[in-house]
Amino acid sequence: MSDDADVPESHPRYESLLTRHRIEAGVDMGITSRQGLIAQGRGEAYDYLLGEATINSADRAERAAAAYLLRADHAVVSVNGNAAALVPGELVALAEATGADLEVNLFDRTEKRIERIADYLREHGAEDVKGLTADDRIPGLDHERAKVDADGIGDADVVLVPLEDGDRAEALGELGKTELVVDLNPLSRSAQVATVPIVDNIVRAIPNVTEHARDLRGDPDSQQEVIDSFDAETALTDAEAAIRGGV
Ligand code: PTJ
Repeated sequence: MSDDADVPESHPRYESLLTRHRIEAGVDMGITSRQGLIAQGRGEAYDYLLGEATINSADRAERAAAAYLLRADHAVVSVNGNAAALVPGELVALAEATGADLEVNLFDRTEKRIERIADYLREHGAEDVKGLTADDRIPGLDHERAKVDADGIGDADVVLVPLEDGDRAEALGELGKTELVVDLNPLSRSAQVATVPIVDNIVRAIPNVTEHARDLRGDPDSQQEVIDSFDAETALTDAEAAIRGGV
């Protein structure tokens, strides 16, 4: 497959193949790490068991995430190599709809990858991309994900972290930041410590959070109501039940 158009739309698993192809292309472009391929495979397995659809509890989590992003003093959407390859334009649209910043933050950090991802986001309409300054550190982390911008994740009160590794999720939580996590594995440490765990494929989750944000924008009462009625434990239990028992 050389580009998206080579996957026939009639294929029963068209979306899944397209997603896989985007990760492959991400590796070729120097955006996605090779480990990203493994992460994608793991995600696909969970997604298959979820019926490759957004379950109701994930939709509620996506609405809650939208409300948190809108109510934040300073929201940041963290972007890694998988997220950039899969949903670059959708991340830019989400940032626009919620007023959040975009910040590149990588587990396997190289300056080259950071710059390529920032360029890729700009090609998809981003005006300001953070993550290149890296003048602040998240305490308690001894890997590259500790490096953040002081006026980005360092200053944020709400951070959306797609496809996260558990260490940083815990460290951000300890700093008192509200974490919105997108992860297809409800048992992953990042999903478990999130204020809002979104157990859904990022390709469906990000556009749906944006849609909810557009719906909730300018309505602080509804935003608060959505936040107050959201229960993370229930979202995780529902997702696990769907995966184990079938939807
Ligand atoms: O770009 P980098 O260097 O920051 O590295 C990014 C990866 C994803 C390679 C790195 O963070 C990593 O190794 O993550 P893990 O520990 O493999 O965790 C990734 C999680 O995301 C797993 O629980 C997967 O099930 C989940 N996942 C994979 N693909 C998707 C997904 N969740 C939502 N949507 C997906 N498309």
